[in-house]
This record gives sequence, C-alpha cells and structure tokens, in this order.
Amino acid sequence: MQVGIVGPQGSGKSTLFQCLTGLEAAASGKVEIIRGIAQTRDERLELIANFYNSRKTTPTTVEYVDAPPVEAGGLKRDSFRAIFLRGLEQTDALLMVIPAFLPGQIEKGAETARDIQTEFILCDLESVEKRLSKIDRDLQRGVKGEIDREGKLLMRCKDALENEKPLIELDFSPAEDKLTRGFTFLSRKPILNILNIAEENLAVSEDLARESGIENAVPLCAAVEAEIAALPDEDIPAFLLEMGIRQSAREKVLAKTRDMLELITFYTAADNEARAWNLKRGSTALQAAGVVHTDMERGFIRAEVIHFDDLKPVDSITELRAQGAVHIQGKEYIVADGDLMLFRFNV
Ligand SMILES: Nc1nc2c(ncn2[C@@H]2O[C@H](COP(=O)(O)OP(=O)(O)OP(=O)(O)O)[C@@H](O)[C@H]2O)c(=O)[nH]1
Ligand SMILES: [Mg+2]
Repeated sequence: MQVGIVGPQGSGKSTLFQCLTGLEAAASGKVEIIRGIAQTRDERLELIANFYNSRKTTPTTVEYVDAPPVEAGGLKRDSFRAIFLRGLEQTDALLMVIPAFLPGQIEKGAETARDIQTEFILCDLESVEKRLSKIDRDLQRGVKGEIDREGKLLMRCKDALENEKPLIELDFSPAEDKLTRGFTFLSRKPILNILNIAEENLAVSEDLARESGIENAVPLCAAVEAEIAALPDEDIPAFLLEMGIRQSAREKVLAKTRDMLELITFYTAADNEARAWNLKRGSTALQAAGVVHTDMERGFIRAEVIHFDDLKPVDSITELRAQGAVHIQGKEYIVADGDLMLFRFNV
C-alpha cells in the first residue's frame, strides 16, 4: 500500500511523514519527493506466529510519500507539477494535511486544500484531453476496437472534470477501471483529511474536527506525534496517556486509511513464516490466494480457514481440528478480517 502526503505549504506534511515512518523528511521548501516504509505493529500476527512457532513474522507495510506543496512551484509550475505528479503516481490514497496549529490558520488552509483538489482536476483534464486527441487521430486513421470504448469513457471523464467534479465521484465498471489504470488520475484517489492542530488543543481535538466543517477530518498534532515517533516503543503508552492521546497518529492514520480503502487483513502461517496480507473487503478465497501467489490462484483446490477468535483459546492445531474450527472452504468463500488461510493448490 502506498499513501501520499499532500497539503498547503508549511501545513506539517513533512512533520507528519516523520511521525508515520520515523524517518527524516524533506526539508521545508524543497521540491523533493521522499519515500519511507512504515512497518505496522500487528498483535494478531504475533499471536499466530507463536501458535505456529514461526521463525519469522512479516507484517503488512505502508509506503508513505512526502510530497512538496503544489503551490511552491512559482514560475516553473510545469516542471514542478511533473515532479509532484510522478511522486504520487503509484499511491492508493492521499492524506491532505490542513494546518490548524496557529490562530486563524484553518480557513485559509481548508481553502488551499480545495485549490489543490482543483489542481488535481486540472491535471486529470490535461491528461484526458491529450489522450482524446490521440484517439481522435487514430480513429481517423481507421484504428478500431478497444479504442472506441476508451474514447467514450474518457469523454465521460472529461465531462465530469469540466464540471469540476473529481473522478472519484464517477462509477467505473471493473473493465472501465482497467482501461483507465494507465492514467494515474489524481482526482480518483481517495483523500483522508488530516487536521494538524496545536498541542494545547489536543484535549478538544474531536470538537475542533467537528466544528471545522471539513469532511471526516482526523485531528492530530504533528509536532507532538513527531516526539512520540522518536521514543522507544516501551515508553509510548505512558507518553500517550500523559498527553491525553488515545491512539498514536501512526496507528490512527493507518486504521482510517485502511477503512477508507476498505481493506481487511488475512494471514498465512507455517513454521518458516507468519505473514499478514492486505485484501479488499468482500474478496473471495480465490482472490486471496492470488494475492499470495498467482500459482495458488491458478491451481486453487480449497482453503482451510481458521477464524482468528477461534485460535486464541487453544494450544494446538490438533485441538482446533478436533473442535471443528478448521473450516474447509471453496473459491467463493468471502474472506473475513483476521482469517488465517491455508491454501491447497495444484499446478
Ligand atoms: N506549532 C506547531 N508547528 C508545527 C506543527 N507541525 C508543523 N509545524 C511547523 O510548521 C513548519 C512546517 O512544517 P513541515 O512539516 O516542514 O511542513 P510541510 O508541509 O512539509 O512544509 P513544505 O514541505 O515546505 O510545504 C515547521 O516549522 C514546523 O515546525 C504542529 O503540529 N505544531
Ligand atoms: Mg515538506
């Protein structure tokens, strides 16, 4: 999973990047893209690894991308935009950091955030128009097939974008989704709004978020969270308690992003490795197999599924089997969050 961090100049994007990854971020004012991988802590995975005596655990990871502010380009806007676009190309979602740590900052911040989203729409419109004129030329030369369908779809996109509607508001069929995959549409990426509040407002953070009028705003104080990220793991709970923070930014942002993307976690385990995997909610056992390995999907026979809650009270797999807690499932089984999956396959 890859998540981009965007927002007005000086809103705290790089500070948030540091909180989320524990890494050094881009210096303020620099047109630079910095990437960093955050490991996720996963207690369920630890428990599963213990159960199987796995030698190694592999949690899911998130790659965060610290982007420069769009408006910092000045005269060299085009080249600036190119860097910005390239940096966000592969992201699955965006965090929009809205500054609210200084008095009166929030209105202007929210306005700039909207401007940035307009910029996304303009970027997308530019790509759509470019592609449409190429398609026109090809159609005139007599090229047929797929291109016609793509043209129609892009006309729909153009229509929305010209009406300042982000592409995320359009419903694409899976086939249409595939057709547009090569485009990196910025306005099609889901956005999680982050309200970067002052330390002294931490106690009223939820009220501030509600009163801000910003949709689903997640309040946090990036400056304080950066301090938390620098602490040794064992000192974090006491610090959070002292500051009156219920959940660290790292955990909160991750959970909200995964919710927004409708992701669940399933697990695989053996004596060599216990591993967590991301899966779109509502996916089948066959699709889960494909996430692990294409061979498993191709040669899928069945899945043996253990629900995480059944695993906790027992000591061994024999005990689980005796209780009937190992469920044999076919391709169409809808995977639940926390399922431990063993795929039987034949290629
Ligand atoms: N008081 C306070 N200051 C903050 C907070 N977060 C960021 N700042 C300050 O705001 C300034 C900009 O922070 P950055 O994290 O570099 O912001 P940025 O959005 O990455 O900046 P650009 O990349 O230049 O757009 C720094 O001086 C930070 O110390 C915060 O939560 N509270
Ligand atoms: Mg920065």
